[in-house]
Amino acid sequence: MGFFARFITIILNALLIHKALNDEVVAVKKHGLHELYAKDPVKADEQVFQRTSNALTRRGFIKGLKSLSLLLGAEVVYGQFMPAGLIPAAFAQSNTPFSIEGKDGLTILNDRPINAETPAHLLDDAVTPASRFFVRNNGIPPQKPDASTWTLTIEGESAEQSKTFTLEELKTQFKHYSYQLTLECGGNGRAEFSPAATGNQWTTGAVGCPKWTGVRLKDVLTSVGVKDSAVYIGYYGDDQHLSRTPGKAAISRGVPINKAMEDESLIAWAMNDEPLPLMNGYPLRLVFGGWPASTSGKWLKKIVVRDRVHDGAKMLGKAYRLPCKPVAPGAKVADEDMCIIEAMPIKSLITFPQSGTDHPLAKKLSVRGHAWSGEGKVAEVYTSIDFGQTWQIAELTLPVNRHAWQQFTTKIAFPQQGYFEIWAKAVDENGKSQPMVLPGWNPKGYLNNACHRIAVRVV
Ligand SMILES: Nc1nc2c(c(=O)[nH]1)N[C@H]1C(S)=C(S)[C@@H](COP(=O)(O)O)O[C@H]1N2
Ligand SMILES: [Mo]
Repeated sequence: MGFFARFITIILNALLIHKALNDEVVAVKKHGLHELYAKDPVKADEQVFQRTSNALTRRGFIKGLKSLSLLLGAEVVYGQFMPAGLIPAAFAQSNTPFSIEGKDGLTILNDRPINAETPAHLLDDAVTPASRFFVRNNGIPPQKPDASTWTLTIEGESAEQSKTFTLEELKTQFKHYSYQLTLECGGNGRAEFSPAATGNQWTTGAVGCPKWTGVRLKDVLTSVGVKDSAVYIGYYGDDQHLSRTPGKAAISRGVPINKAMEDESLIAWAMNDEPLPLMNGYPLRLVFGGWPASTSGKWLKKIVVRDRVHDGAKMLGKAYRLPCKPVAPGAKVADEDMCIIEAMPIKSLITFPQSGTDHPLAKKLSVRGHAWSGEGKVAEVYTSIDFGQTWQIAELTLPVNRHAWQQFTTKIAFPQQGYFEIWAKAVDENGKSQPMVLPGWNPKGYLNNACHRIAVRVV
């Protein structure tokens, strides 16, 4: 067990001993620090770290920092800049190892249905290995689909005809394309929202960028014929609704026709030159890089070309939609004031070193990771070791193709021994950058693109 993990145990035990009958403590034990912080971050701060956020009680704050430093096992060097209510990065991520066939080191968030994310340090490769690509299921996945009899049907009000292809026909009748495409769940980062949003409590690992191979969706749609009336496509997969009600889709989403017709929008059968893993849609799925991954239908059986915005399961209400205008945290928002999420926002992830690393003061620390944006390129990535007071620019590669993530590297020198957080912030080519802590609250906790941060103890 690493030193940070040991301290979490110490904190939880201390809380349990002192306040055994307190509801909050039961909540910490059951749901962890995130939920406690989501309910009331300032109170949580006081309870967990005896850190007080009131600027007037400076003495209390300093005392709090001291106890926080004790818990962390090192001085919080830039502690005076640390926002109140912020869970130190050392405690913000938990690692529960879990095994799914073909997956390696993913953290389970839910087992009915199976949902699992990848710890940041296991996403270090420029091309995400299949074994480290996250799993997000809304329903019950099919069991061992038979690729040799698999078919895909194209139909709908705005299709010229209805046509069914076998997998073999798709592979032989259309040109093959490979692209590295970033898929990120719209709910990635949900765990940090306050008030808490229901749903899988993703931290940072519902994202990946493998190489996908398949045919262009536009080539297949064009061969069937698309009427001028087409505005949207919708997908249907072979998974079942959790209720197992026949004919009821677990999820049936889609994209506007313009996105469907992009060169990089694929009907894919391979991830990194191997058949798709079962949990990622074997034998066939859609891949729309840069858009919420919920649009990339798995176990793909049918595509409908619609003359209106697709109205399948999880297209309506609050699902994958945001308040059209910003709202106050916790506000009730009417369904008609919610807008569909389109391109994902600018974001970055530090994948090396692993959070919780000890690093010698005498040496510079090499830091690296990825940055991506749903539309356009990432222009710059910066890192900070003083809670965002100052930033240094990192080196950044160009994307291998549109919608592929980019790699950043930088070397960091530390001024003294102690506890540090490294924060990373990406800026896109339009000058939009990641918020330092949390972006706009929304009822379902989508699109948290706050700066990623890791903990380092300089020794
Ligand atoms: N048929 C089907 N497609 C689906 C889903 C699903 O539950 N069923 N989940 C969607 C969501 S919400 C996400 S984030 C991505 C996750 O893809 P992955 O499991 O391959 O990581 O698949 C999308 N496509
Ligand atoms: Mo998702």
